[in-house]
This record gives sequence, C-alpha cells and structure tokens, in this order.
Amino acid sequence: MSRQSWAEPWRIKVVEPLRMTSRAERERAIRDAGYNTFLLPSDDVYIDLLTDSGTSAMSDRQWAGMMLGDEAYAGSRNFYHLQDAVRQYYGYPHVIPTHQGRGAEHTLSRALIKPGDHVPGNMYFTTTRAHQELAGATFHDIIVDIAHDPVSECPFKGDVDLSKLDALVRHVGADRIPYVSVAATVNMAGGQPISLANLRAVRAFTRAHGIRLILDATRAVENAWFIQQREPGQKSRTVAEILFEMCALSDGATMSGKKDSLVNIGGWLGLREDAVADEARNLVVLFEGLHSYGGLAGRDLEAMAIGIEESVREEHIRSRIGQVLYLGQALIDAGIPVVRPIGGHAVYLDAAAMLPHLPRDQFPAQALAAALYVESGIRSMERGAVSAGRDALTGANLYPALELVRLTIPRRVYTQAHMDVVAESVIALHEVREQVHGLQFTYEPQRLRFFQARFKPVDAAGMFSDAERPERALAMS
Ligand code: PLI
Repeated sequence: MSRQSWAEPWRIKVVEPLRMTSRAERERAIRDAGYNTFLLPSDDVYIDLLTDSGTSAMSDRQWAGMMLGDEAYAGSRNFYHLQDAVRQYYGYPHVIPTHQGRGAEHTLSRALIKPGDHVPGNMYFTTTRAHQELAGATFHDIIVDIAHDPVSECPFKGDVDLSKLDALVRHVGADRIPYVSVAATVNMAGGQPISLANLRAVRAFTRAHGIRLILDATRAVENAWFIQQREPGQKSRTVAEILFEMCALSDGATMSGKKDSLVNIGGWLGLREDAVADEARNLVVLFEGLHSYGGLAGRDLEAMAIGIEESVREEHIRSRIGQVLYLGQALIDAGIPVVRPIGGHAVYLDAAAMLPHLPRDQFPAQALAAALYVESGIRSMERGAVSAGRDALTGANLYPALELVRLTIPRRVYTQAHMDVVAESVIALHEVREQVHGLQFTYEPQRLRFFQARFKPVDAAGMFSDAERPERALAMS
C-alpha cells in the first residue's frame, strides 16, 4: 500500500529549547527592532519563519562529516568531495565554492557583465539583481504575466515569457545580454516552479542567439519535485534525474547551499566554459578565499557535500514540500488570502488582500509581519515594496504587483504541531486585521533596504488601533 502522509523520513535526536515571551515583551521587542523582523533578536522569537536560508537542521551524517573537516589552506579533501557531489547531481565540470549564494552571484556578475549590459530574468531576486546592477547591468523581468497574479492556480508560474525575451533581444541586441538568468524556483513569485518544457524552450532560444543561460539553482531540487508531480510525462523520473536535466540545459549556476543543500552556510558557482571558470577563480581569490574553499571551512564543504546527497532523495523532498503544503492548505481552508498554488519553501500571505485599508506607501506586508510577531511570536519576512527597493535609475519606490508576507519553512526543524500554531495564529490575526496600522520609514538604507530599514507606525496609537481585540487561543500571554 502506498503511504499518503508526508511524514518525515527521520526522527529527532537533539532538541533546541525555545524561549516563550509575553505580548508586552514582544511589543517592546518589535518597537526596538524598528518594526523590522530582521532586526529582532532570535531569542525573542518562538517559531522562526523568517527564512529557510541556513536554518535547516543538519543530519547526524552531516555533523559526523564536520569532524572530517580537512582545514588545509589548499586542496582540502572536502573540496574534492563537494566537487564530486556537484558534478554527480548538478553536472557542472567547474565547481567554485563561495561563502554563500551572493558570493557566487558577485563572482559571476563581475566575470560576465560589462557596464551597459542587460540581464533578463524570471522575476528579480534581491541579491541577484543587486549584483547585476553593481556590475553595471540593467535587469529586465521576463517572467510570465500570470506570476504576478496571486490567485491563479497555474502550475508553472515561474516560466519565462519567450515573447518578452525576444522583444528584449530585438531591442538591445544579443551582444548586450551576457546571460539570461533563470531561477528555479522563483522566490519572489511565491516559490513557484519553472517547467522543464519552458526551460528547454529558453535553452533553444538562447542557443540560437548565442546567449548564455545561467540557472539560480538555490531551490532547484524543490523545482524538480514540482516538475515530477505536475508536468506531463515526468512522473516516472526521479527528482535527481530531473535536476540533472535542468542543469544540463544551462551554461552555469549560482547556488546558495543554505537552502536545498541543508547546510547553515555555503554556496558554489558551477560553470561549463573553461575561460569563464578561469576568470571566476581569479575573482574568487580576491573576494572569497582560495578557489578550493571560497570562504568556507573544510568542515562546511563536507557538510554541503553530504547535504547535496540527502537533498535529492525522494523521501526527503516529498516530506519537505509536504509540510509546506500542509500549512498552506490549513490557511486556504480557513479562507486566508495566500499565493496559489502553494510554493516549495514557503507559504506567502497576500498582505494587499489581507490589509486593503493600508495604501502601498504604508507597507502593508511590513506591517502584517510586525503584527503577526506581536500577536504570536512568529517571525516572518516582508516580500513586497520594501524588498523591491527603488528604481536604480530614477530612485522612485518600486511597487511590485505582489505585496507578500513570507512564512518560510526551515527544513527538518519544526513539527506538524508548530505548523498548526502558525495556522491558528494567522487565522486569529486575520480576524482583527482591520486594526493593523501602516508603517513609515525612519531609516532607509541605500542597498537591500529591507534587511536594516527601520519604521514607525503612521498612527500615534501604535501598531494596532485601541479597540479591544478578542482573546486569541494561541497568543502566548
Ligand atoms: O543568501 P545567499 O547569499 O546564500 O543566497 C542568495 C540567494 C540567491 N538566490 C535565491 C533564489 C535566494 O533565495 C537567495 C537567498 N535567499 C534568502 C536569504 C531568502 O531568505 O530567501
């Protein structure tokens, strides 16, 4: 009999106690943090859904691997293990470790982009676009329009719109496009996958125009699982086989191992072209570390090599995404507006739909994330106008179609009961949503402003209006 449950293929060996806080403590904490969940001390957080980046629980095999760290400056045995794992599962002959994903993005952008170039991508990601712009490129969003619609059930909202790509090539010329940047899955669209059919079509197009295709492979294993589940003709293939084909369609990849690969730190740049790899290695020794450790300790390389092998197992990925779908379904059943279909690494609340009384320049998603923390001790992340930042040329605030709060699920960390608490807390907040006030900047950093920005409520009454809120079953005070 085939098992229906997504139950975890592991059991718990070590636990990490969490600190419970009172509502008054949380009100103080969020005020001190400038209403930015990034600025909260994690000791003040109960369930931490800020990110799935570097927050996974490592396996006993990974921890054992840490003891096998070879901390030689050059040619550590752990580098060769990592190189073997990347070659086996991702297929890139050149493997250059970096301290994390943005180290790979920085290296690649510097190696390939010339000032005045253009880089199209299936929606922006914060650090990816920032490094493209820093190297002198203009980013162009070429994702399908449906990606901007939170309620559409389209199974592959991460697809590239080839007519948008074609129009850009005609407008600026293929020689001004060093590469097309394709993310799998698409974080800012709600963790939505790209289909294999679309990736093949993008490959055919880029090949015909002599343009490189670079994959953001950060959550490509999760994307491969969606392809297996949803795309006609893919059911009988393994996630590992699909992942390998996805990478085979690209000329290189940037990778944050902190997501799919189940480690707390680490990344890599994978490349096929010898000359580009040479240039990337030249840059890595300047900015990251020697080309065989890229800013990581030998033990980190080992944990990532083992994590890659664990990440592509069917049981693992089924359970990982099963947990995300479990939370998403609980919220859908309760009528909470979330991005549909549920993505791979997170459930995204549609803050614009939930707080329609707040104008965009009062940052509804930032306010909702702060309010959820005050109500429940759950930490989430804004993924809307604050994250989008300002137009690189005009300096005007960008207002993306999606104004979201991301409930990001770390891998192998929280239980089904934790997911129940999250669902109940969001539902309780939804009931009093009219009372949530908007926010305004008190400090706005120049780059990647969402990380360190500070805010205050626009209303003198504070985060919430004074009206009495009903008792919530799960508020911890
Ligand atoms: O955080 P890094 O530097 O290891 O990786 C940067 C990065 C690149 N691509 C994508 C799709 C990401 O999601 C990403 C990092 N994401 C974070 C930190 C997140 O919270 O989603």
